Amino acid sequence: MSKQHNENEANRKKEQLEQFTTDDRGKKLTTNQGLKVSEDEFSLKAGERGPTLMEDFHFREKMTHFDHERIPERVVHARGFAAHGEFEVYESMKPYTKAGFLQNPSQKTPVFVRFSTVAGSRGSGELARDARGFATKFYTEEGNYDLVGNNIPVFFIQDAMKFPDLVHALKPEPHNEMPQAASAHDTFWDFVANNQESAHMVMWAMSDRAIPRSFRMMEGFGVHTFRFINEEGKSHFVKFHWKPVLGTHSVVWDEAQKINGKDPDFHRRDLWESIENGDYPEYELGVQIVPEEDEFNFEFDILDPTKLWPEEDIPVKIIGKMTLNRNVDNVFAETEQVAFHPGHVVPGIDFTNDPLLQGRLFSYTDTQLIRLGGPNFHELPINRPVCPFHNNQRDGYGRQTINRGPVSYHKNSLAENTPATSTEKEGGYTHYHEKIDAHKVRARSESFKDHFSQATLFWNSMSAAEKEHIMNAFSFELGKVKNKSVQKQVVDMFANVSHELATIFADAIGVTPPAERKNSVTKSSPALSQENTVKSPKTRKLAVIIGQQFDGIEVTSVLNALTKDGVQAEIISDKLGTVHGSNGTELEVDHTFLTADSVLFDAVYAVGGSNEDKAFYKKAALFIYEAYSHYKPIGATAEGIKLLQIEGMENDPGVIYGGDSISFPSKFIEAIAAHRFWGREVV
Ligand code: HDE
Repeated sequence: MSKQHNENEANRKKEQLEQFTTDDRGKKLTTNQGLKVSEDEFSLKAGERGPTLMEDFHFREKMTHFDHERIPERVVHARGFAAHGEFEVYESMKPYTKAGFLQNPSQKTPVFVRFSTVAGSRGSGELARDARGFATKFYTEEGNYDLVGNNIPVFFIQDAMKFPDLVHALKPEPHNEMPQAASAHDTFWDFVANNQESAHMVMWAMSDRAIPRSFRMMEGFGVHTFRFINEEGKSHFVKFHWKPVLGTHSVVWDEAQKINGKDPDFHRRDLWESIENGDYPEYELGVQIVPEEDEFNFEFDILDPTKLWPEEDIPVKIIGKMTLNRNVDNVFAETEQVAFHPGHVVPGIDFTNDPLLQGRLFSYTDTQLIRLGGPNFHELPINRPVCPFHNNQRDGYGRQTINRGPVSYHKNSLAENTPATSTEKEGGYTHYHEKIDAHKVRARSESFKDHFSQATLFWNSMSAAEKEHIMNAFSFELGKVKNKSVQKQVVDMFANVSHELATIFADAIGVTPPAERKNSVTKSSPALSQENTVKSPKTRKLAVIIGQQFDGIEVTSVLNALTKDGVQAEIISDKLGTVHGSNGTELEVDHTFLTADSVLFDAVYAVGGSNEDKAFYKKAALFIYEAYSHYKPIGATAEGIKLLQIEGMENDPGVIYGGDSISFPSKFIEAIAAHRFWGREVV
């Protein structure tokens, strides 16, 4: 296949959307009926100071449209942001699946990805402690395939029946609608303590995974076990993973809370700006594959969505790459109106009996009916497949297709029995012929009853710093819980995961520590620790704290070296305008201490300036101290050392002092890539 052909394929969705895109710039203002408007500021009145007239159709149309501009937000995952991109497979997956988009390495499939938080409403801060949605729509030649995942590989509950209860407990409490976008309240923890299958996901939610640095730096997981089906009809169990090329990184909790105030759009801004700058976010698609005959060879049930498959036991095979390379034109039309559904599958991908997945297969279409106002949401431009679609469905709110002819039923003779069904060979979807012979029961399978082993596996896999963050998160969250009995129940529950963990947070919240409990799980999975992730300086945001009469030669050479490695420097001073270096170098100031904040950057380069007063030094020192207390890399050169507030700070890990200016840039880049330096004693 030629390169041109691939590009055409990748652009198919873009071209389709363009048919619906309109640019109002330079055009004449009209009503929705196309009537040219002569006056758009004043309503039609009986006299200049008189009442407005009913006759004013222009006013009524404009106001009515405005009055109806809002649609219900998603009941969960309301706050989200999305981008377009493309996916390509590295090698044919033919032995495992017949899915067309996974066959040919030279084929590109358009995708649309929406990232989200779960609990908060549409306007909430993005740095909530929460799971993140990671939903991908592949516009394949065989129809849309949606991989509707999260950045945490397991879920709170095992059966969809409990989802409304979970969400009621997690959302703001109904009597006073507080707290927004937070799990730190009584009803959530009451739910946890009384639904102990949540233990494993709660461990993830209390870990750094729940406060990602960026959508570009988090993993994605399909969570459920799905099936791959090949041409011969053979089934393999499969779990899906997205691995971010930049690695998996997080912020610290104090920082997250401050970012929510300083820039509640922090994550969407990061995604938007990266794409605008051409730093396209990339994720590799990985699969863990288990042959059908091995279904019962594990110490957990592979259908249980509170269990992950340790990567050391079942390796993740990397099979392709997704690149996000285009921002949306209109957030409402695309991001808000996109409708994902785990039931949007293509031949070669099938479901398992995971009771959480089975329930999701009902919920997603159901929710779109109320959210998008009727059964024609598949016709919204963002939701249309790029392949043809024909059936006998007709009419309903907002119908756009004009179906010709009298026949809208199957079977028929008047239209030669078309639209016609397809055989499996012709690409018709057939469900996997799984044999089922069972009693109808409302019950949890015995094999789903171990709630703690993998929660402990997760705990065992954490580094010392990660464990400390988890203990602090429990202490914070339960510190916000008012009900003593709930606090106690949670302490008792998590003593089953780790006695050490439960004892530490029990102490922090004034609850009697639990009695010593034996925990036989010693296994760990290094792949779960973010300490072992990819480290790269690329796209890291550097705050350059600089004043008048800085050392021009040094700063120019350091910034050149850093930007060559992909670091993005922004100049911060106490006034906008230009700062002047000693040798005539000039730099344009991007932000002042008022408009920028330490929490919005990954690292700080303390330069200072020989011509600055005490006020400048005070603001600069505070900025740097905050970065230091969030364990961020700090580089300081001769003049900049004066900005380091604490004595001996220059000897701390991740503080690079530029005494030796030759090796300074490379040491600083290495520190920026390292992300954070947990070894610092911070009070
Ligand atoms: Fe969802 N979920 N979910 N969910 N979910 C929705 O569908 C639901 C679950 C996920 O960016 C809703 O269109 C049930 C697991 C994402 O548009 C709703 C259950 C996972 C998104 C719904 C789950 C997810 C949603 C709300 C338990 C990870 C946002 C709006 C059985 C694998 C998609 C909507 C987007 C959205 C139901 C559990 C991921 C109500 C009943 C597990 C990423 O249909």
